Amino acid sequence: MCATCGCSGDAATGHHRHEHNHPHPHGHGPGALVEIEARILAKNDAAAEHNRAWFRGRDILAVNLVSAPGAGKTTLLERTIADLGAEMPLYVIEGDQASAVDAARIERAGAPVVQVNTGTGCHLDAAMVARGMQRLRPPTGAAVLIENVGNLVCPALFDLGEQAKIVVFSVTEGEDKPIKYPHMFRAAGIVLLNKIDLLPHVDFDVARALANLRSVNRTADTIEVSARTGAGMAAWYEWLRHERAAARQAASA
Ligand SMILES: Nc1nc2c(ncn2[C@@H]2O[C@H](COP(=O)(O)OP(=O)(O)O)[C@@H](O)[C@H]2O)c(=O)[nH]1
Ligand SMILES: [Mg+2]
Repeated sequence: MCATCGCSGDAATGHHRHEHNHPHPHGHGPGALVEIEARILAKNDAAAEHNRAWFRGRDILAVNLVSAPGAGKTTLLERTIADLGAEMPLYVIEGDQASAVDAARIERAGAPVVQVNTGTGCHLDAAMVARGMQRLRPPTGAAVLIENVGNLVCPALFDLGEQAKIVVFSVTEGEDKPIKYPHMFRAAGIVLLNKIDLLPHVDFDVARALANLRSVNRTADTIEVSARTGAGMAAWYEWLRHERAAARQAASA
Protein backbone atom coordinates (compact mmCIF):
# COMPACT_ATOMS: atom_id res chain seq x y z
CA MET A 1 0.00 0.00 0.00
CA CYS A 2 1.40 3.36 -1.01
CA ALA A 3 1.12 5.73 1.93
CA THR A 4 1.33 8.69 -0.39
CA CYS A 5 -1.67 8.09 -2.60
CA GLY A 6 -3.33 4.97 -1.22
CA CYS A 7 -2.60 2.80 -4.26
CA SER A 8 -0.77 -0.50 -4.04
CA GLY A 9 2.38 1.18 -5.12
CA ASP A 10 4.99 -1.58 -5.18
CA ALA A 11 5.39 -1.35 -8.93
CA ALA A 12 5.15 2.40 -8.73
CA THR A 13 7.69 3.14 -6.05
CA GLY A 14 9.80 0.05 -5.59
CA HIS A 15 9.24 0.10 -1.84
CA HIS A 16 8.43 -3.19 -0.20
CA ARG A 17 4.92 -4.36 0.57
CA HIS A 18 4.23 -4.26 4.30
CA GLU A 19 1.38 -6.56 5.24
CA HIS A 20 -0.73 -5.57 8.23
CA ASN A 21 -2.09 -8.89 9.46
CA HIS A 22 0.37 -9.25 12.33
CA PRO A 23 0.65 -7.47 15.66
CA HIS A 24 3.76 -5.34 15.78
CA PRO A 25 5.23 -2.99 18.30
CA HIS A 26 6.76 -0.67 15.71
CA GLY A 27 4.91 2.52 14.80
CA HIS A 28 2.01 2.22 12.37
CA GLY A 29 -0.03 5.15 13.58
CA PRO A 30 -0.78 8.23 11.50
CA GLY A 31 2.64 9.65 12.35
CA ALA A 32 4.39 6.62 10.87
CA LEU A 33 2.32 6.89 7.68
CA VAL A 34 3.24 10.54 7.27
CA GLU A 35 6.87 9.57 7.71
CA ILE A 36 6.64 6.85 5.06
CA GLU A 37 4.89 9.27 2.71
CA ALA A 38 7.64 11.85 3.21
CA ARG A 39 10.29 9.20 2.54
CA ILE A 40 8.59 8.02 -0.68
CA LEU A 41 8.24 11.56 -1.99
CA ALA A 42 11.82 12.48 -1.00
CA LYS A 43 13.11 9.41 -2.84
CA ASN A 44 11.03 10.30 -5.87
CA ASP A 45 12.16 13.93 -5.78
CA ALA A 46 15.80 12.82 -5.82
CA ALA A 47 15.16 10.57 -8.84
CA ALA A 48 13.25 13.41 -10.53
CA GLU A 49 16.20 15.77 -10.07
CA HIS A 50 18.40 13.12 -11.63
CA ASN A 51 16.02 12.92 -14.62
CA ARG A 52 15.93 16.71 -14.90
CA ALA A 53 19.72 16.89 -15.08
CA TRP A 54 19.74 14.03 -17.60
CA PHE A 55 17.23 15.87 -19.82
CA ARG A 56 19.09 19.15 -19.49
CA GLY A 57 22.42 17.54 -20.32
CA ARG A 58 20.93 16.28 -23.60
CA ASP A 59 18.92 19.38 -24.49
CA ILE A 60 15.70 17.33 -24.18
CA LEU A 61 12.33 18.92 -23.48
CA ALA A 62 10.24 16.62 -21.27
CA VAL A 63 6.59 17.31 -20.46
CA ASN A 64 4.12 15.33 -18.37
CA LEU A 65 0.54 14.97 -19.67
CA VAL A 66 -2.01 14.31 -16.95
CA SER A 67 -5.80 14.10 -16.95
CA ALA A 68 -8.80 12.06 -15.93
CA PRO A 69 -9.10 8.85 -17.98
CA GLY A 70 -10.48 9.56 -21.44
CA ALA A 71 -9.87 13.34 -21.53
CA GLY A 72 -8.02 12.89 -24.82
CA LYS A 73 -4.30 12.68 -24.04
CA THR A 74 -3.51 9.99 -26.59
CA THR A 75 -5.69 11.61 -29.27
CA LEU A 76 -3.87 14.90 -28.65
CA LEU A 77 -0.52 13.13 -28.99
CA GLU A 78 -1.57 11.39 -32.21
CA ARG A 79 -2.51 14.69 -33.85
CA THR A 80 0.58 16.43 -32.47
CA ILE A 81 2.82 13.73 -33.95
CA ALA A 82 1.06 14.02 -37.33
CA ASP A 83 1.29 17.82 -37.42
CA LEU A 84 4.59 18.55 -35.65
CA GLY A 85 6.61 15.33 -35.95
CA ALA A 86 8.52 16.46 -39.03
CA GLU A 87 9.57 19.70 -37.32
CA MET A 88 10.36 18.42 -33.81
CA PRO A 89 11.65 14.91 -32.95
CA LEU A 90 8.84 13.62 -30.72
CA TYR A 91 9.35 10.63 -28.39
CA VAL A 92 6.63 9.21 -26.16
CA ILE A 93 6.34 7.37 -22.85
CA GLU A 94 2.92 5.80 -22.35
CA GLY A 95 1.82 5.13 -18.77
CA ASP A 96 -1.15 2.88 -18.12
CA GLN A 97 -1.98 0.31 -15.45
CA ALA A 98 -2.19 -2.40 -18.10
CA SER A 99 -2.04 -3.06 -21.85
CA ALA A 100 -0.06 -1.57 -24.71
CA VAL A 101 -3.13 -0.10 -26.42
CA ASP A 102 -1.89 3.50 -26.31
CA ALA A 103 1.67 2.60 -27.34
CA ALA A 104 0.23 0.87 -30.40
CA ARG A 105 -1.71 4.04 -31.27
CA ILE A 106 1.41 6.19 -30.91
CA GLU A 107 3.45 3.76 -32.98
CA ARG A 108 0.83 3.94 -35.73
CA ALA A 109 0.99 7.74 -35.51
CA GLY A 110 4.71 7.45 -36.27
CA ALA A 111 6.65 8.25 -33.08
CA PRO A 112 9.05 6.06 -31.09
CA VAL A 113 7.27 4.95 -27.92
CA VAL A 114 7.79 2.90 -24.76
CA GLN A 115 4.83 1.59 -22.78
CA VAL A 116 5.16 1.50 -18.99
CA ASN A 117 2.56 -0.57 -17.12
CA THR A 118 2.16 0.35 -13.47
CA GLY A 119 0.10 -2.72 -12.42
CA THR A 120 -1.89 -1.63 -9.38
CA GLY A 121 -0.05 1.71 -9.21
CA CYS A 122 -2.00 4.84 -10.13
CA HIS A 123 0.81 7.08 -11.40
CA LEU A 124 4.20 7.11 -13.07
CA ASP A 125 7.15 7.90 -10.84
CA ALA A 126 10.58 9.27 -11.66
CA ALA A 127 12.35 5.89 -11.49
CA MET A 128 9.94 4.43 -14.06
CA VAL A 129 10.64 7.34 -16.37
CA ALA A 130 14.39 6.84 -15.93
CA ARG A 131 14.02 3.17 -16.91
CA GLY A 132 11.76 4.17 -19.80
CA MET A 133 14.45 6.55 -21.09
CA GLN A 134 16.99 3.70 -21.19
CA ARG A 135 14.66 1.89 -23.61
CA LEU A 136 13.42 4.92 -25.53
CA ARG A 137 16.84 6.51 -26.04
CA PRO A 138 15.69 9.93 -27.19
CA PRO A 139 18.42 11.81 -29.06
CA THR A 140 19.82 15.23 -28.21
CA GLY A 141 17.28 17.92 -29.03
CA ALA A 142 14.22 15.64 -28.77
CA ALA A 143 10.91 16.41 -27.09
CA VAL A 144 9.73 13.63 -24.77
CA LEU A 145 5.98 13.60 -24.20
CA ILE A 146 5.07 11.53 -21.14
CA GLU A 147 1.43 10.40 -20.97
CA ASN A 148 0.77 9.67 -17.31
CA VAL A 149 -1.79 7.20 -15.95
CA GLY A 150 -5.29 8.71 -16.27
CA ASN A 151 -6.00 9.99 -12.77
CA LEU A 152 -6.43 13.49 -11.33
CA VAL A 153 -5.03 12.58 -7.91
CA CYS A 154 -1.69 10.75 -7.52
CA PRO A 155 0.18 12.06 -10.60
CA ALA A 156 0.01 15.55 -9.06
CA LEU A 157 2.36 14.43 -6.28
CA PHE A 158 5.07 12.75 -8.32
CA ASP A 159 7.62 14.93 -10.05
CA LEU A 160 9.08 13.08 -13.05
CA GLY A 161 11.78 15.65 -13.78
CA GLU A 162 9.58 17.25 -16.44
CA GLN A 163 9.75 20.89 -17.47
CA ALA A 164 5.97 21.30 -17.21
CA LYS A 165 2.79 19.44 -16.36
CA ILE A 166 0.08 19.67 -18.98
CA VAL A 167 -3.42 19.07 -17.68
CA VAL A 168 -5.87 17.93 -20.35
CA PHE A 169 -9.34 18.89 -19.12
CA SER A 170 -12.25 17.93 -21.33
CA VAL A 171 -15.63 19.59 -21.56
CA THR A 172 -17.40 16.34 -20.71
CA GLU A 173 -15.96 16.34 -17.16
CA GLY A 174 -17.90 19.24 -15.62
CA GLU A 175 -16.67 22.75 -14.71
CA ASP A 176 -16.05 21.86 -11.07
CA LYS A 177 -13.01 19.61 -11.52
CA PRO A 178 -10.37 22.29 -10.76
CA ILE A 179 -11.91 22.93 -7.35
CA LYS A 180 -12.40 19.23 -6.61
CA TYR A 181 -8.84 18.28 -7.62
CA PRO A 182 -6.91 21.45 -6.75
CA HIS A 183 -3.50 19.79 -6.38
CA MET A 184 -3.49 18.64 -9.98
CA PHE A 185 -4.75 21.92 -11.42
CA ARG A 186 -2.35 23.88 -9.19
CA ALA A 187 0.59 21.88 -10.57
CA ALA A 188 -0.35 22.68 -14.19
CA GLY A 189 1.91 24.86 -16.32
CA ILE A 190 -0.78 24.75 -18.98
CA VAL A 191 -4.36 23.51 -19.14
CA LEU A 192 -5.66 22.30 -22.48
CA LEU A 193 -9.45 22.47 -22.50
CA ASN A 194 -10.20 19.62 -24.91
CA LYS A 195 -13.22 18.39 -26.86
CA ILE A 196 -14.51 21.90 -27.56
CA ASP A 197 -16.21 20.42 -30.65
CA LEU A 198 -18.68 18.91 -28.16
CA LEU A 199 -19.63 22.23 -26.53
CA PRO A 200 -22.92 22.55 -28.44
CA HIS A 201 -23.98 19.17 -27.04
CA VAL A 202 -22.92 19.34 -23.40
CA ASP A 203 -23.87 21.41 -20.40
CA PHE A 204 -20.44 22.96 -19.81
CA ASP A 205 -19.84 26.64 -19.07
CA VAL A 206 -16.32 27.49 -20.27
CA ALA A 207 -16.20 30.81 -18.37
CA ARG A 208 -17.15 29.10 -15.11
CA ALA A 209 -14.60 26.34 -15.68
CA LEU A 210 -11.85 28.90 -16.29
CA ALA A 211 -12.91 30.88 -13.19
CA ASN A 212 -12.66 27.67 -11.15
CA LEU A 213 -9.21 27.05 -12.59
CA ARG A 214 -8.14 30.60 -11.73
CA SER A 215 -9.27 30.11 -8.13
CA VAL A 216 -6.58 27.44 -7.68
CA ASN A 217 -3.99 28.48 -10.29
CA ARG A 218 -3.55 32.11 -11.33
CA THR A 219 -0.68 31.61 -13.76
CA ALA A 220 -1.29 28.50 -15.91
CA ASP A 221 -1.66 29.12 -19.63
CA THR A 222 -4.96 27.87 -21.06
CA ILE A 223 -5.74 26.82 -24.61
CA GLU A 224 -9.09 25.59 -25.92
CA VAL A 225 -8.61 22.73 -28.36
CA SER A 226 -10.26 19.86 -30.12
CA ALA A 227 -7.86 17.01 -30.64
CA ARG A 228 -10.59 15.53 -32.84
CA THR A 229 -11.09 18.43 -35.30
CA GLY A 230 -7.74 20.21 -34.84
CA ALA A 231 -9.33 23.46 -33.63
CA GLY A 232 -6.97 25.45 -31.42
CA MET A 233 -4.09 23.02 -31.93
CA ALA A 234 -1.87 25.68 -33.58
CA ALA A 235 -1.69 27.53 -30.25
CA TRP A 236 -0.67 24.30 -28.49
CA TYR A 237 2.11 23.77 -31.04
CA GLU A 238 3.28 27.36 -30.43
CA TRP A 239 3.41 26.63 -26.70
CA LEU A 240 5.46 23.48 -27.36
CA ARG A 241 7.89 25.41 -29.61
CA HIS A 242 8.29 28.01 -26.89
CA GLU A 243 8.99 25.32 -24.25
CA ARG A 244 11.42 23.60 -26.65
CA ALA A 245 13.32 26.89 -27.00
CA ALA A 246 13.29 27.45 -23.21
CA ALA A 247 14.73 23.96 -22.65
CA ARG A 248 17.50 24.74 -25.16
CA GLN A 249 18.35 27.94 -23.35
CA ALA A 250 18.50 26.11 -20.01
CA ALA A 251 20.70 23.39 -21.55
CA SER A 252 23.22 25.93 -22.85
CA ALA A 253 23.25 28.07 -19.68
N1 LIG B 1 -15.38 14.67 -29.67
C1 LIG B 1 -14.11 14.55 -29.27
N2 LIG B 1 -13.68 13.37 -28.82
C2 LIG B 1 -12.38 13.30 -28.42
C3 LIG B 1 -11.49 14.38 -28.47
N3 LIG B 1 -10.29 13.97 -27.99
C4 LIG B 1 -10.42 12.68 -27.67
N4 LIG B 1 -11.68 12.25 -27.93
C5 LIG B 1 -12.25 10.91 -27.72
O1 LIG B 1 -12.24 10.64 -26.32
C6 LIG B 1 -11.98 9.25 -26.09
C7 LIG B 1 -10.78 9.10 -25.18
O2 LIG B 1 -9.63 9.63 -25.85
P1 LIG B 1 -8.15 9.19 -25.50
O3 LIG B 1 -7.25 10.02 -26.35
O4 LIG B 1 -8.00 7.72 -25.55
O5 LIG B 1 -8.06 9.70 -23.98
P2 LIG B 1 -6.93 9.44 -22.85
O6 LIG B 1 -7.46 8.35 -21.99
O7 LIG B 1 -6.82 10.74 -22.11
O8 LIG B 1 -5.67 9.08 -23.56
C8 LIG B 1 -11.79 8.63 -27.47
O9 LIG B 1 -13.01 8.06 -27.88
C9 LIG B 1 -11.41 9.83 -28.35
O10 LIG B 1 -11.76 9.64 -29.71
C10 LIG B 1 -12.00 15.64 -28.96
O11 LIG B 1 -11.31 16.66 -29.03
N5 LIG B 1 -13.31 15.66 -29.33
MG1 LIG C 1 -4.38 7.44 -23.35
